[in-house]
Amino acid sequence: LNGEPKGPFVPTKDDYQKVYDEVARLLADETDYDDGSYGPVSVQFHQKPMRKEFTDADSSQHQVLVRLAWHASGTYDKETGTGGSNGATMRFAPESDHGANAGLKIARDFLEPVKAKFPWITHSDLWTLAGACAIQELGGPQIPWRPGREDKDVAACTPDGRLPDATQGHRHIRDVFYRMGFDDRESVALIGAHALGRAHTDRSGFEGPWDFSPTVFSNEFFRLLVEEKWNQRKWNGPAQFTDKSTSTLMMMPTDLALVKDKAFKTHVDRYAKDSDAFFKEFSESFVKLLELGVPFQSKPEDRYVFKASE
Ligand code: DDH
Repeated sequence: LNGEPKGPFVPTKDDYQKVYDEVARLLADETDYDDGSYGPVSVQFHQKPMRKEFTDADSSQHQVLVRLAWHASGTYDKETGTGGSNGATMRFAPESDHGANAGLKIARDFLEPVKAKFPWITHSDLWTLAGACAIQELGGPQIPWRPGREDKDVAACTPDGRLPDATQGHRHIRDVFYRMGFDDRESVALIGAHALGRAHTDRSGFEGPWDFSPTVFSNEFFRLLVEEKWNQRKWNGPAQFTDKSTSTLMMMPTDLALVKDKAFKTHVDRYAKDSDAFFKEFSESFVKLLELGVPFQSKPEDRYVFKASE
């Protein structure tokens, strides 16, 4: 060993699995702390609530990590090859200050201790790996993932307006998703991520979760879209819709556009009935999303499938 030059560190699949495990461990710690299932507040769970009260505990860090991976990747423009997950330019203003990215500092900060522990991973690989991890840890499909992203500097920040605006309709959804290179089927599958998490008034102005189990990856978003009746909510916030049965859930105008538009609705109906089809097609589309514009040296068959925690 003495005097032998040490080559550059080349991480293996095992090294990336260690990053996955660390993200999963931090997420689990945070959930135990946050969801009220431990400690004195657990008493409230013995009283059967008539209707579920949603709190910030329904939006753990998992969901915001999914959203970070999506917003890091969803800036891609296939015509110019700009944007996408390669670069992690959301570290910098102006991109970090784009309205659509409000609240995502929480996710970026959450991952900094992981970056400090594994300094060899790029931010752009870490953000996408963490998104894949969060999906798997919340009971979603496997998200095969591969490394190869590099961090770029502030000059690579994308212009504002590339991410979708929830106040709009089907035409806007197609403009945004076709620009990335997705078709109708893939776009609908991806938006099914709204089974997870919730909107926050201090981030987007919207408020509430899309379904009753926002910490479980499922096809509930689609089932509720077709089976519930959605009325416009009377409030001072942006136009959003609430379910007739409990008035606790939320849909944004872009969500309802998926059932108003015939071509989108065929996929909504299919996913509402067929959870396996949704899981499979979501996984394929999410893998594609995380890889948009990345100049990989590796092949698709070299992707890693990480082991989820117990
Ligand atoms: Fe979304 N999303 N999203 N979304 N999204 C919000 C929350 C979450 C739109 C707008 C919003 C996708 C598509 C769209 C997640 C994942 C994905 C919020 C609320 C808004 C607004 C933010 C807040 O207040 O905290 C619009 C518009 C679209 C669209 O495509 C038309 C896609 C494709 C994904 C994905 O992951 C593939 C997740 C997860 C959340 C919940 C975040 C949280 O903190 O909880």
